[in-house]
Amino acid sequence: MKIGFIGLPQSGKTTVFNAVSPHHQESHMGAARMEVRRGIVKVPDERVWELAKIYEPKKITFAEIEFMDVGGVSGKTGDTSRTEKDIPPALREPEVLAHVVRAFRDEIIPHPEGSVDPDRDIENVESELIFNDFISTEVRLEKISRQARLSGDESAKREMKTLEKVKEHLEAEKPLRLLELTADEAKIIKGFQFLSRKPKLIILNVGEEDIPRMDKLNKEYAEKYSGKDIDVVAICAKVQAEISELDEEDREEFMQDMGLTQSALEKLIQKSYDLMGLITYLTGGEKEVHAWTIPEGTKAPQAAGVIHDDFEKGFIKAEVYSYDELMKYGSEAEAKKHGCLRLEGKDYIVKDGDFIIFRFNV
Ligand SMILES: Nc1nc2c(ncn2[C@@H]2O[C@H](COP(=O)(O)OP(=O)(O)OP(=O)(O)O)[C@@H](O)[C@H]2O)c(=O)[nH]1
Ligand SMILES: [Mg+2]
Repeated sequence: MKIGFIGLPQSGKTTVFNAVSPHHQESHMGAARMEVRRGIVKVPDERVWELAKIYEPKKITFAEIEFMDVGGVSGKTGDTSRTEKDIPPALREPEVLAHVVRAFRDEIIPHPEGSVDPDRDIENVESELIFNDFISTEVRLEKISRQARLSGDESAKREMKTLEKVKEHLEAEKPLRLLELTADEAKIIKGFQFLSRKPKLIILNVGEEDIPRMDKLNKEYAEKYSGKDIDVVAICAKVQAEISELDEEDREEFMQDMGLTQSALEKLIQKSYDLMGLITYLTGGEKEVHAWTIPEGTKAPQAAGVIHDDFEKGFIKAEVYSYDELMKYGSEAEAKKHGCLRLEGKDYIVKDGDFIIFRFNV
């Protein structure tokens, strides 16, 4: 999964990026304006470590997430001369847009709007995403309408109809997250990667002095803004960036002193998984303990397919233990003795924390 940080200039995007992916590999692309920094991060999962204690495997593999320091928004929508070309392509790449909103006060750091006002910035950036989608829709609609008219082609007509529905919704200044679409319509527009349809995480970047009331602020903003495919997480980017530089022991002590129970990375990943409806299942043996990410509701063969196509094609059965029961008895053999092994077929819906051994035939 890719998570892209967007937000107004100087809102703290790079600081958040550094806080969650301190040891990232730098990669630079293209002109300075379009420069995107990327970092791949292992998804922290205590269960993987615990399983490793049982199996003592040669290799441990965590799920991974890619963070992108995208930027690419200005919070300005009044500019009617804006065209499709002004929308940075990198904005379309992440599955989740994480909007970093400045809530910290600091006289030395100028705010592009002249004052710190998270509500205004949240609304402006949302409008900008909607406006960008509107521009893309108009461009495409013009082209496809002509094509539908000239050729009478059915698929062109269907696309035109869908885009008209999209356009009307955007004209009412609503994000596409809220637009109800049939499966067919959703498929038609999928390729456009509309920005206001992507799940959005609002990252409220609070000042150091606000850490004691961070949970309260988080709640307050979540009440205002969270909803379908949108959620809020409050962090203090500056302090988190400092914490990420410490070694593990000092980190825990420092976090305790600050009254922080969860790192920014943990918060961000948890919220993103929830937004995307993702869960984790586990596999393990002497060779490897591995965490796998799948969408909630995935059936056993498709879950197996994440490991290898052959596992899906040749799927026979899944032997499943719940992680908790496996840990309770300390080994597969003991858990099995206590009747905790389940044999599941191709309609089984995999659950978060399932420990699975796939039986397949190639
Ligand atoms: N006091 C305080 N300063 C912060 C905090 N987060 C970021 N800053 C400062 O704000 C300034 C801008 O932060 P960046 O992370 O560079 O912001 P950005 O959004 O990446 O900026 P651009 O890429 O230039 O648009 C830096 O000087 C940071 O140190 C915070 O939580 N508290
Ligand atoms: Mg930056």
